Amino acid sequence: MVMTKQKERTDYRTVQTVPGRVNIIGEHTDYNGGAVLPALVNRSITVTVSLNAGERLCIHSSTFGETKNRPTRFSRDGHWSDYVAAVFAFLSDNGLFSGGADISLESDIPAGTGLSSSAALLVACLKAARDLSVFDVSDKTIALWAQQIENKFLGVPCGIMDQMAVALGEPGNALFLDTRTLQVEQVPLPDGHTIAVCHSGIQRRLDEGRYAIRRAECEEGKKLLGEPNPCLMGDETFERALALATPINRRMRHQRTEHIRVLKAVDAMRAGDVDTLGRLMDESHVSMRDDFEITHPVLDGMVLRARQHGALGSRMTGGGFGGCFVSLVPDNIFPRWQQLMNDDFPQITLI
Ligand code: GAF
Repeated sequence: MVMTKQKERTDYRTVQTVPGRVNIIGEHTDYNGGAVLPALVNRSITVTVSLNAGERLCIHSSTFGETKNRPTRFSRDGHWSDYVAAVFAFLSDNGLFSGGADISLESDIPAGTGLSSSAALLVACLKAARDLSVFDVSDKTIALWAQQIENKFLGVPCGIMDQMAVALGEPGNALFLDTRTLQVEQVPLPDGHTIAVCHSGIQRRLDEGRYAIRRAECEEGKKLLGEPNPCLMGDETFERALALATPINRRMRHQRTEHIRVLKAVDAMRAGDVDTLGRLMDESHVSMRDDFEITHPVLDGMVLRARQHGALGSRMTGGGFGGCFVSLVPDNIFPRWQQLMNDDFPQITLI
């Protein structure tokens, strides 16, 4: 990494706004070399950073109504400010930051709902630090750094989808990301349809263990099969995968089928074929429910009802075990659909 010198003016201030993301399809494939198809949501986090003359970080959040003073030397204390502190620790470990900073943040991305508020916060802080310094790295590098920080400093074993989505996503497009090569393509979202994102009201956290268990099960499957990219496995390896003991066989089946669904979904979006896109979203939900076992019975019911009320497809989105679902709804029925969903499930929040 290039050693660099940050700007010296303590009156210099930068503001960065980074949205959250919803994943349209491609769940838990981003740490196995598979494809994913996230898009930005209309909620974001704004971070304002200025350098100060001291040696500490003063981190304020109007959203949480709290201010924390922390040393730049990092120790994880389970507080929301860990995310900000981890960014500055990472930068200072790499010779890219020294001294102190005042950081304030506000966010309307609900935390713990699977919309990548953490990735948005990390990417916003990194982009702000880039602006205050003379290191000039690409948004892709910012995404990779954000993932490293989440893995190493915050102990969350996440893949690369969220950071890439919020760092490189564009409004009106989905981001088709190959997580093996990090190649990206912007794919326009379907005209005349709403990508409706609803929070089920069921909170979840990626660091509470079940996400890590799925990752570990995939590692076991990869080892047993001698296949580093289970999303890309050929027919012969797939046959062997299906013969593995349960639940590893089902975890592996989800990997290959979900990856293929993403590729088909991208083709369907390019062709404006919303019916196929919807069907693939439905199939993805079934695979997450039965093979990867990351859904939640209440959420399964919501997804089913979303379709019965006219969505072309519907699925849980994100790391799983709660959080949000995403539905593809024709614009002309959207108000009625929303009303019916709210009548059935008053606890749902439309994002
Ligand atoms: C979470 C993780 F952070 C992502 O990397 C991804 O694995 C996702 O769950 C599941 O697709 O958002």
